[in-house]
Amino acid sequence: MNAINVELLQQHSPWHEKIHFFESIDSTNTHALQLGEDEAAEGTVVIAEEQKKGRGQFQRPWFSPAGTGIWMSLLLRPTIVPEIIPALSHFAVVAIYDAILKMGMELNDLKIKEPNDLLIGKKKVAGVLVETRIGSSSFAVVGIGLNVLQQETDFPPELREKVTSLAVASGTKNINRQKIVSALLQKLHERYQQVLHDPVKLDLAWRSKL
Ligand code: BT5
Repeated sequence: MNAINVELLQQHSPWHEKIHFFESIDSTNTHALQLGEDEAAEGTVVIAEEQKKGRGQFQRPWFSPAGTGIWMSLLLRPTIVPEIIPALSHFAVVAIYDAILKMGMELNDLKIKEPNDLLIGKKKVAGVLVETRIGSSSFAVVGIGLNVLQQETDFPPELREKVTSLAVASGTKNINRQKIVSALLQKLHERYQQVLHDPVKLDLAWRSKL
């Protein structure tokens, strides 16, 4: 298991805000929502090695075992209007795609499945959960789950047919999660500029990867 070095990540993060790191947590999204309520700044990140109650949409459980994947949430404070909601999940899934390409991995058939899944072939490798709060202090939390080091037998039997990890899909066990998180923070930052300033370009990028 290669642990995530949060100090190093913090030094190079283009978001220039605090990265909250946990060995184990219920859900990084739940924690980031609380940070949002507590007025934490845009660009605040929460990362955990393990989630005990990781969740997807409609409270579906998200399997997040220790030291194998990237379980991370990013706090954003755009002006929250209905039109921005799809862009907030699109930019994240495109950024995951970009980060995987940046790692130079040999993967056949990496594609986005509408609205928020990343698949390799027919199997899901990553998902995005966006949660928003509107009120005196509006914000969005963008949660990212990416399977990296799991082997097939590490997944619960009921998931095995429909999920994969970067390790299984690329046939290599030697994948550096630190580098992926670093690339992901970079790509999230770049693609978020498109959410704010060039949504048409973002939409084209998202569509081209479906
Ligand atoms: C998603 O939901 O795909 C969004 C998942 C977001 C997870 C991240 S992890 C960091 C942050 N903190 C959280 O608590 N959540 C976010 P959805 O489209 O609803 O897909 C959920 C479904 O994916 C489940 O019902 C399972 O079928 C499947 N699934 C569960 N764990 C999985 C995994 N590790 N990899 C692939 N598929 C999984």
